[in-house]
Amino acid sequence: MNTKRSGELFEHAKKLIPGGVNSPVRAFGSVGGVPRFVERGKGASIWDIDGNRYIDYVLSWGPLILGHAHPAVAEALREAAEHGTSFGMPTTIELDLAQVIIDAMPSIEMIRFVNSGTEATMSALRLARAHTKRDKIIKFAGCYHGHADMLLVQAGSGVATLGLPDSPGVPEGTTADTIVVPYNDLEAVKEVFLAAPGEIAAVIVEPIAANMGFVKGKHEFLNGLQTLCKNNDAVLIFDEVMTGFRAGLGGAQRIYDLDPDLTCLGKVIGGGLPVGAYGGKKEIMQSVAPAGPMYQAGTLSGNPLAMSAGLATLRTLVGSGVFDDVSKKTAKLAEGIATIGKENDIPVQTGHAGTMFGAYFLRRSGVEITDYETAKRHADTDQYMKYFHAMLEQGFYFAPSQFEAGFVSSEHTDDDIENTLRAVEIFVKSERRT
Ligand code: KE4
Repeated sequence: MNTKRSGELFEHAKKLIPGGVNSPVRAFGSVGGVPRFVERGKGASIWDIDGNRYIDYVLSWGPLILGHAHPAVAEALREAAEHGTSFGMPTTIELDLAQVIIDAMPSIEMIRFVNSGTEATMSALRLARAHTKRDKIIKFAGCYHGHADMLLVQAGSGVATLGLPDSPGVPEGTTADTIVVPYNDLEAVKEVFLAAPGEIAAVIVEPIAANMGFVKGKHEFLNGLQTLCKNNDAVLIFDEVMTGFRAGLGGAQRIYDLDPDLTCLGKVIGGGLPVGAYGGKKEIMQSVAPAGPMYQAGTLSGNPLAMSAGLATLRTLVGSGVFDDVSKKTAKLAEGIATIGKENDIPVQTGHAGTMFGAYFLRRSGVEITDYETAKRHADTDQYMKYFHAMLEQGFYFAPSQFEAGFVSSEHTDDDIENTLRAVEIFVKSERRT
């Protein structure tokens, strides 16, 4: 495959931008090879600067549930831009998008828009600390909630590890109140609450962990977190930046029939433009300035272009059969990969929820990945690297890391899914021969 221009541009980019990219995962660090510079996208496809076409299963890491350059989104952006791009003043479209989200997710009684998932989780945690007047927070190893200092903590292998910074530049004091616990381990969380009665402000969790690959929260684990938080007056925060309008139209919380105190959103609600949000119980949200004393602000929060793209996306999605149709294709893809692995004695673990999925290549059969420790132990990252490049060469773009999830759009056709599975089979059979 000719990647000459991408290669040249990447070398040039590294002189201007650290690592040549504006977000690390785009640099293909864990799979190697030449990161593709995209020229354009349309529907389920992207074309790189060398003219190669790929069926896209990353979709900008989730936002593009309607595919690239969807007419409804493009038209909404054109119309919005003709009225101005930003005012720093209230506009009605912020209320329209807020209402659509509140109607879809009953746990959200009030919402605040921000510009990224990082801002959403950072603000939700500050709000939880303000509301409870407590400092300690619990997060789970392998869950990613953006790059706010207090969340960049090392994932210990013990029952619970006190927050040691996981990046230079993060002061120890900033993570000292962040407690890291293994995912899906409710007993470990109980122990933390017992050891620190009245000190835990919040528990933040990805209900479906999609930043360690694809690991569903167990029902008893998530139910248990909700009970523990209620019994200890701690705030339960569902980070649904990835799962919101992806795992289900009401997020993962509707699938699990849970009622988190706060929810963080992003990605799909911006339709490909920068939008994040945090929202939840009115009693808590009323503490947010200027209604209350907890300060949070943003020049471009509620930006009319971003709101327009998000609203066009959700209005196309909600109330139509689109979401169910994409979910069926997603299930067919994930289950098809599992079948191909099984038929060819290549151990894989796949999962899916709504329009998102995951696929691990395992070092051996008979094991299950349920948390970050088992993901690191059992995921065969070398095999994944070979799979990633084999699929790329055949024109299918999957996440350039084993520890990410995959996404399907309304524009992926049944033929796309069939052709993808055929390419997977070609790869798997080639692996069997080696
Ligand atoms: P952003 O700040 O990147 O908008 O959102 C942070 C975030 C928060 N919560 C969850 C559950 C997330 O998955 C994310 C960001 N997801 C990654 C993909 N694993 C974004 C890709 C990237 O970092 O470039």
